[in-house]
Amino acid sequence: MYRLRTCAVRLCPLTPPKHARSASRQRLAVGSAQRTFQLIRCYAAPVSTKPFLSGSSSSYVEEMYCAWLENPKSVHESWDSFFRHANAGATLGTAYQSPSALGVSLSALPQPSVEKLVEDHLAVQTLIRAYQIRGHHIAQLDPLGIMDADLDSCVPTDIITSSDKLAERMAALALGGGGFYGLTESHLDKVFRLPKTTFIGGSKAALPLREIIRRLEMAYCQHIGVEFMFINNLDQCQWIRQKFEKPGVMQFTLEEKRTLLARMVRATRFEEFLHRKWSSEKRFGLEGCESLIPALKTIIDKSSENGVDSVILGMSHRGRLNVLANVIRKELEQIFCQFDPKLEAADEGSGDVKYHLGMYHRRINRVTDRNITLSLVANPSHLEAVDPVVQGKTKAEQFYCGDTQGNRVMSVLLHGDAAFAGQGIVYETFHLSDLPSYTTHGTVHVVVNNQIGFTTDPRVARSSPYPTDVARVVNAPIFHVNTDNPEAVVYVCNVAAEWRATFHKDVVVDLVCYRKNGHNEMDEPMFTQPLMYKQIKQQKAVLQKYAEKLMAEGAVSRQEYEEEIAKYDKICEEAYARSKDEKILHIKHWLDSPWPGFFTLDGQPKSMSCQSTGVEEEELAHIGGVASSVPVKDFTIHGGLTRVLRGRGALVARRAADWALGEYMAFGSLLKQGVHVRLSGQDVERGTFSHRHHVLHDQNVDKRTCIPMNHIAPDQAPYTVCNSSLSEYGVLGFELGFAMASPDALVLWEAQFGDFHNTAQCIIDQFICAGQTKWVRQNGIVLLLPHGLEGMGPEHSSARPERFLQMCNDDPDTLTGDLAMQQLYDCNWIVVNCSSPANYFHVLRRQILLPFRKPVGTTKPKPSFPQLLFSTYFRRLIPEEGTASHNPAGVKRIVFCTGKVYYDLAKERKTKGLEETVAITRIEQLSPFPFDLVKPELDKYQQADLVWSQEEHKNQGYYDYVRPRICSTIDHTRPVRYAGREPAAAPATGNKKAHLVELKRFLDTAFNLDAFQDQP
Ligand SMILES: Cc1ncc(C[n+]2csc(CCOP(=O)(O)OP(=O)(O)O)c2C)c(N)n1
Repeated sequence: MYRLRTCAVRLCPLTPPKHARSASRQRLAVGSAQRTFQLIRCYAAPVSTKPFLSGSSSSYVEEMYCAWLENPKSVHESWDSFFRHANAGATLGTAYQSPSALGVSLSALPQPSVEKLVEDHLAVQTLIRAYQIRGHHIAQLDPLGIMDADLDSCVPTDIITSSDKLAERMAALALGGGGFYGLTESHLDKVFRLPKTTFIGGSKAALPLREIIRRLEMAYCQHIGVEFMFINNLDQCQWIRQKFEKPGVMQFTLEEKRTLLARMVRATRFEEFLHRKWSSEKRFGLEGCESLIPALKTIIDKSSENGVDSVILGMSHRGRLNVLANVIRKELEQIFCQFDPKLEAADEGSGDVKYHLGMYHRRINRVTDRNITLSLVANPSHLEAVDPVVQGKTKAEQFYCGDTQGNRVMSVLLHGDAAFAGQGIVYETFHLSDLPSYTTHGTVHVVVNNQIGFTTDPRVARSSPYPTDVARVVNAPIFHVNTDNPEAVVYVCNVAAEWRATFHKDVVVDLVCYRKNGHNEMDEPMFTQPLMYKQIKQQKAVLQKYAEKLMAEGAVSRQEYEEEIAKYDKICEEAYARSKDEKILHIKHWLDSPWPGFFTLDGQPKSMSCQSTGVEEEELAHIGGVASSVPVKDFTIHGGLTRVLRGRGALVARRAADWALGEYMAFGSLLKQGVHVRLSGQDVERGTFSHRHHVLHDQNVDKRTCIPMNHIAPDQAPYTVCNSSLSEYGVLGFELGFAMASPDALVLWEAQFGDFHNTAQCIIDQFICAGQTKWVRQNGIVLLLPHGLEGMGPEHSSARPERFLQMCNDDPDTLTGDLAMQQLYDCNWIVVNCSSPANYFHVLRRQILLPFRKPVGTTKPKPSFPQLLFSTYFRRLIPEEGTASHNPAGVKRIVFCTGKVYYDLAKERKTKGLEETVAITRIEQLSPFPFDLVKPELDKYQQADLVWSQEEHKNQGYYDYVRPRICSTIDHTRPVRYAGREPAAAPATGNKKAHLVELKRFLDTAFNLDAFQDQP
């Protein structure tokens, strides 16, 4: 029923603005109680401190009575007196006796009116509270005056406004049953004492009802709509009430008004300039939301004043060029030259369109005279995908400068209304906002709410009243503001920045605006939004409105205003002239995260060699010792874990390591070298397979934990290991952002099971795979993807290596690899599938020892099994080293494989007694493909036929990637046969028996030397 009504409301035609609708309003309000609202009560103080007249809801008296029954001293003495008399049988109206402490001479009133007086006060309090909770529903937020920002034209039934014909409305409300708590027109001029939960009185403790309503309207129903009463913290609610209720809070000095006008001039004239010069170019302009520029500048100024010296921004297309020009202050000629189709790219890679590129700029903030670094993170078209990346980068920068509270580094995220409501990544990112290892201590979110998404009307695009409701889950206050009132915009932005500085929590500024043109400048919006755009065509530009206001106030003269415009136009024209000299586009100039000192001055690696990834045995033994002990005193670990640690100790003594220990030694040795290591993902602390145990838990003390990895050496780098929220998209994006901040950290994200990375596919495709080629930005993130078909069913089995391989940029027909380093440098990412803990150890270490950074996707087997570790380098290929290798001429077949299937193959070969006849070679680094190492193997076994064997289905796994590359290696002189599972839609069977039958079948094929005789 509720849904039906809601949908009906959504589909109501566009209507004139609320403030122009007073005639129809009463009917609406009384007749259509469209939503049922629950009053939220939030007592931070004990009831004993609440005096007689300060109840805050309709059931207040009842609660007081219950509290009094339990303990008379628990309530205020006024209530105590009231209930005692009532219980003693005092008649209605005589129970109340005024205690002197009240200071209100109620006793002077005739007794029968006292109870009524209490009721009336409670009613007024309810009204005040109703405004605080629901006032935003009737605030005038839409500059066009045709839409309701909350998609609902109803006036909440518990609100009376001064534009109502008060007497009639009150009477109608009373008739309607709910009534207005007994208030009538006669109360309008009566004075009511104000509760402590409002600041509308300023210095006055009591006001006439008429004035109370007027002030509430001023605070909550003008151009700002404040949503905050869901916040379950009284101090925070009081803080916000104070900011919006105090009479006269929104005062601007002359200087501030002029600055604001100048910023509006820049924002507006920039778009106009682009339109004049390149009228047929897409730029996703800001027209209709020019107030965004002063909004952002205010947030930055205020934050700078509060000590912030680095702001990291994320935003999509809308208004991006304007932000670059007027907030970050990218040189205008650098922006303008990008419109030149003849401009050549100086850097390798595909580059990206101008409204996706990032930027990094350090400058003096003119308002605060303090240094500030502004970075805008490059992003793909995928809306909101950049959100967690910005958060990760922010967290990293906070981490590296020891900013544990977010006092120096902060993030600002810009959103579109449709994307903010529609994209799940927004929610995932919000859920990181208060987690210890992911918090950035408050983000200011700014929504460019132009009330449309491409061609889609918000009434069919979201189910929540506002596009911003997702922020309520983290108790972030939401300030909706009509952008045609730039002073209101600046005011809420100041409050938002102060909120962040005070509470270190997220906050949302919802800029309710319109989009002057189509989705881009080429689009015709009248096809789909005819009424809206008729209104937009008549709309006076906000700059003009504001300038006229200031001129009317005498704050600026027309001449000054025109001079300001001429000054900025001249700046644009001069930059335009200079932009003609730019012949080459340097994408490097658009880097959002420079790594000073890591590259040469012209951005090249300092060398093209990689030192050995091996480590002295003594050091490994030491790290192994830490891994198998509890380095703090009086710490009780679980008995099972004691056995695990003992087992590790035994392995170390045998100079062996399993997967957990191999990883431990890789991390530990890097930490000792001063390299920060951060491992994040679901349940990574213990490890999904209960093999890692990097965080020990005291069995007797809650939250007492120990991370032995942080006890390796006194001067080691810190190790961060953190269980994440149950998000892949958000957390992988976050870690990518963390890795972006510095090349000197090993940042790893582990998927719970490899296949779950597909819910983070956007981060993989758009950022990790193509990030460097689009934005000349390297990144060394490591993806750990548990993989392996073990009869566990279609899910949990395949990390989908075929997807990673399909997106590798190396050419199957061109042999590279003589220069393994060059090959690594040229690739877009590295894909490995280690078959031993030793190789896993080395590849992790190589990630840091390389003179450049590449993302690595590493699939790894789920079970742990011991392997000798103490080799000295990462082996891209492990050749046959057994019996077969001693007599190559006798080898009839060489089976190439990768990963753990090697062990199945080796076992089967032994069982079949084919150790002399069949060689097995493991390819551990699939991409870039080790042509240089495969070739000697092929040359060695000249007489052998070639088989690729994998446990994955034929259309999955590695076959399609490996086969053409092996063929190229031998110039297509021998075919590559396939021994693996048949093609299939699902990655694995759910039937254990079928799994084993399949396994046996392909192993039989792999070792049946006649199997391929019939094949050409
Ligand atoms: C994930 C994703 N889906 C679809 C699109 C295509 N698209 C580009 S802009 C846009 C509308 C966005 O609307 P809104 O978030 O309100 O921002 P606006 O363009 O109005 O500023 C759409 C659907 C996209 N870029 N990303």
